[in-house]
Amino acid sequence: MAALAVAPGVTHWPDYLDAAEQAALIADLREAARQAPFYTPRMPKTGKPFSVRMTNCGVLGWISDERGYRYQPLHPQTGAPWPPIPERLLRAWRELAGYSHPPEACLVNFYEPTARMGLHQDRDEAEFDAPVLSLSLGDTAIFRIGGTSRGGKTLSLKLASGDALAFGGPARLAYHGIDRILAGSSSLLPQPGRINLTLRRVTKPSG
Ligand code: MD3
Ligand code: FE
Repeated sequence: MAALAVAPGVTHWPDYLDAAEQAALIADLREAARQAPFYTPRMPKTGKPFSVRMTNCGVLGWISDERGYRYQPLHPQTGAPWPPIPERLLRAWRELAGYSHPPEACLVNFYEPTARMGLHQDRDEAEFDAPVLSLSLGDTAIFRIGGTSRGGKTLSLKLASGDALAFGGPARLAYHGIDRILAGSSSLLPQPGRINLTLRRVTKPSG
């Protein structure tokens, strides 16, 4: 598996999942989304809807609504626990994360071709010693990553279907976002768009 060192703490594995594994993962996610439907998150305070739709797997899911950003064990609309993280994602974490405890959250983001994600930091977790591991499926995204403060220089990277990307150490609190989706660049999904999975450790391990 070819690992590219993109920047300190940022590792890119292009084509980490082959076409058959990508299709199997889509089937896993279809089942997860049946139990935990995608919904439209809203910005804290303003209630402005995100352009990205979300759901989660795992014992904790990341959500955003008028009250703020947080992790919680239950789907905000159904009240049910999130479905388990699919085994093939746990395998990817064991293989790539370099962190000896399992992830607790898998955020599933769905981007229509016009969806974006502005530059932000992921800092709602209590454990920053664990990396965030991202897997991309479907249309290619133009991803942007900067440093740990706003307004510094940024680097742009294409994320294609099957790619894995890990952010740890000095990159764990880097600003990052999705500038745009290249609609029609992949035929994995039955509709144009992109799915991104982020695996995260949320709590500090006790033992
Ligand atoms: C760099 N998602 O869900 S994944 C997010 O493609 C998020 O859906 C984007 O940013 C997406 O929070 C980007 C790549 C990523 C994820 C987490 C990071 C990059 C990161 C955490 C720290 C630094
Ligand atoms: Fe993020």
